[in-house]
Amino acid sequence: MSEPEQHDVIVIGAGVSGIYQIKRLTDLGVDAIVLEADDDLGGTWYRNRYPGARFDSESYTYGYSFSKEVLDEWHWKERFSPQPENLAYLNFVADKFDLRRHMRFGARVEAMTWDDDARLWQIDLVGGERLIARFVITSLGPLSIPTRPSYEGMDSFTGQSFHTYAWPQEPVPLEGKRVGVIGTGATGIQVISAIADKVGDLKVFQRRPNWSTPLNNGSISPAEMDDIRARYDEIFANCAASAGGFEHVPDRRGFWNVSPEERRALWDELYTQPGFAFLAANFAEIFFDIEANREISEYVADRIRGRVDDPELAEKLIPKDHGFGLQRLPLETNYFEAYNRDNVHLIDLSEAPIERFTETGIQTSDDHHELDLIVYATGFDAITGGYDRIEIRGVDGQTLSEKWHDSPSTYFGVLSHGFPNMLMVAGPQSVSGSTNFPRAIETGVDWVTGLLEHAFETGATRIEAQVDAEEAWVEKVKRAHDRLLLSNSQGWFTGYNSNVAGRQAGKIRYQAYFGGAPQYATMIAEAAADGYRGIDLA
Ligand code: NA7
Repeated sequence: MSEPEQHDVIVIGAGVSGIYQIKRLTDLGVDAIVLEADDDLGGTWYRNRYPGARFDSESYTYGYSFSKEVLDEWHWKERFSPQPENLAYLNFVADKFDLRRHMRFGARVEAMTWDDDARLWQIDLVGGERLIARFVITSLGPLSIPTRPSYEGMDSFTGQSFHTYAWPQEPVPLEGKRVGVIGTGATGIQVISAIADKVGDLKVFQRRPNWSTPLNNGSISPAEMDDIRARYDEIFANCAASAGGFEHVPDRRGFWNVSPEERRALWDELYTQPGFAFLAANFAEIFFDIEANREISEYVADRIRGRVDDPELAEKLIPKDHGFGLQRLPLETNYFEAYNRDNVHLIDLSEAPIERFTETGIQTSDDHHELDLIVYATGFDAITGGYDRIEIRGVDGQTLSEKWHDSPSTYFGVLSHGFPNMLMVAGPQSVSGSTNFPRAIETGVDWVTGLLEHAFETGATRIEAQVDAEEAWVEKVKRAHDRLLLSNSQGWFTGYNSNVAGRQAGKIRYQAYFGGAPQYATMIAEAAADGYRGIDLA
């Protein structure tokens, strides 16, 4: 047998994080490759090809900030850019820096085993190949493991069916088709809005409605793009200074310091603003103060009532089990208006649950729904799912899945004690899940790269989080989380997923740091300046 291929660093995943990570490593001249399970790069933007898939972040705050050339050359055509353009952008960046030659596609990692004597990771791919690396950087993506419900008879359905994450590359004929969409999270809301006027008949299988506010998308002209380019430094500085990593700044007047009329005037204005403005440029009290949250929820409920013609239907689209902004807020374009169409029907599963699938459709407790196509917009095993799918064995053979069974435990979301030399980018308990994703990615990749440089310079071959430092970080994550009203909500932020064992409602997993991007950036910078405090380097 030939010797396993060996590298100083192996990066797993060629999505937004992996692309930037390999760029930084190759710039340093480190011997590194990326292993990617898919056939090409792009991660989320390679996979999510469903109609309506697009950024909820302003495009120019989502793109990488690291290269002036890229910033100068790339023209974002829409304020919230759609999937095909986003994938083209990632390819543009990869090609510009000739990064593909460091990437291996179709390479799915199934196991990683730490050899503490040799201080090396053994990486086993599906198919049997083994590689060796001194350091592994995991950029697995927080939403890369799609999950589906399991109902009796699902396999007997003879029409087409797929998860939104696996929407086929070839065109899916929709005209005249009877389509069922299960799930009304951010994805369901995007896809429902996009296909409502393209399909014959659309049935939306809704178990719990979500709050949703207008995306207010628009095109970006060449002249506007020139203005954005001239402002890039300011844009990224604004994002770095904001808790969510966006340009939106919270209203600092204080919820209770202004009159209800003034609050309403602000909300009327924000409702017409693009992206997360309605959420992030609002009063901070809506996230902490139950009364403030009740008032904003009632405002958004009224907006929904004003957009849906049938009052009874409008009530079914208004969440009653959680307040506004306490789960990941989906942004929409004419979502509520879709229900005013004759060909769109809400199937309220809270009244009549799904009983089973049949050859021709879905049987609920009160009706049979004939369908040609079923779309699962049923979400992901979020944040830790990618880690659970690889058998990661650290010191003394412990698996990471065992360690994280109840909730992840990390130091800054980058390291986990017992798993030396495994560095996570956009990992659990970092700010990636809770803020504008790429902004946090760049912070994370830069920090991981600095840590590796430090190890190379000092000759350290083993990097491990200290137990105390990790415990202190987990405590910080919990504290930041528990002071928010969202702490008990049923969404992927808190680890809820009805289709994954042990992730049902009521069991909180501390998956993301909610203390804000600036605080996070400051803390990790200070630890680095202090000789990578909390980390054993040997
Ligand atoms: P989400 O936000 O986790 O939403 C999943 C949706 O699927 C949600 O409405 C679920 O309802 C629904 N679901 C799951 N299982 C079922 C069954 N069995 N029956 C009916 N409905 C079901 O995932 P998304 O893909 O929308 O969004 C994930 C992120 O991707 C998003 O935040 C963006 O950042 C990108 P439930 O709430 O469990 O009642």
